[in-house]
Amino acid sequence: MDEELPALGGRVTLPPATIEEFRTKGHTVVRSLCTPDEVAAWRVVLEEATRRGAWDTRPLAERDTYGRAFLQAANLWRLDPRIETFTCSERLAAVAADLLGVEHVRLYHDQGLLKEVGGGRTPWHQDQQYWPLEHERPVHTLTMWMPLVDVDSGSGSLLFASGSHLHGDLAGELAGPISDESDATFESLLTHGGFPVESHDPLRAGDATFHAGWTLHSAGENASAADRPVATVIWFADGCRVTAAPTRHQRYDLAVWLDGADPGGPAAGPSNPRLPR
Ligand SMILES: O=C(O)CCC(=O)C(=O)O
Repeated sequence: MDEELPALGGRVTLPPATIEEFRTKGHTVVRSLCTPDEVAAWRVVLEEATRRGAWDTRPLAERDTYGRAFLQAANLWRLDPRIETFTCSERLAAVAADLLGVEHVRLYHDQGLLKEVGGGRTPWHQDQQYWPLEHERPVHTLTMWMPLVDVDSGSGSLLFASGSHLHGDLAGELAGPISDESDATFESLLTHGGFPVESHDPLRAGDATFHAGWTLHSAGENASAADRPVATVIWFADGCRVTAAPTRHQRYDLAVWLDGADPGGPAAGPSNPRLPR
């Protein structure tokens, strides 16, 4: 491992209230999951890989709503092998497993999400709409969202619709891919008294929020004077199977993030290592 990059070892014991919040609301926060020194070292590597691997680097004005939300690059650990230490870290994976209440998680993929200065809102969406994963536990996927700089509502921190994860797919095909249309569908659901909207603002660099795969969430625009780099890691409960009849959107994820595993079969390929804890 690179001498200058800190290993993220050591266990974090979650207070019962944090686990309870995740289970009832579908989101929670773990403060100081990484120390300022750890984040400062990892930020350089994660941000560089995000910029290098970004899918859409046209000027902001030429991108669509989704493109204006952030520069996005995924599987950073494959772009820069040093990042495996971060993405597959035992400290992070153990928090994920404890929140899901399982012995082990597997990696789905990591992502760098850098909301540029002037970057737009991230529309309301449910991540699991894209993920062809099933398990007997209704909550079997989750995302860690760790800002690499201090953030608040003015720089694009996350908003969560509390309790939405308990209702599964809220809009089905009506929502479609993340867009102005999906945003409008979910906005109208929220306006009609759906779920309380909450955040964990402000967050320091190295704090991390965790949300379940079906938790409806969005982020504000970045009206601050600095870019908002974020590292995310998505995991699923060990033992998940691939959905037997994946939707059109899920077939993309199946090919790209699950090594084209067989529908109905185990989700356990080389891109999805079972992580130690
Ligand atoms: O960073 C953002 O603006 C959105 C992140 C998000 O939707 C996610 O990580 O699931």
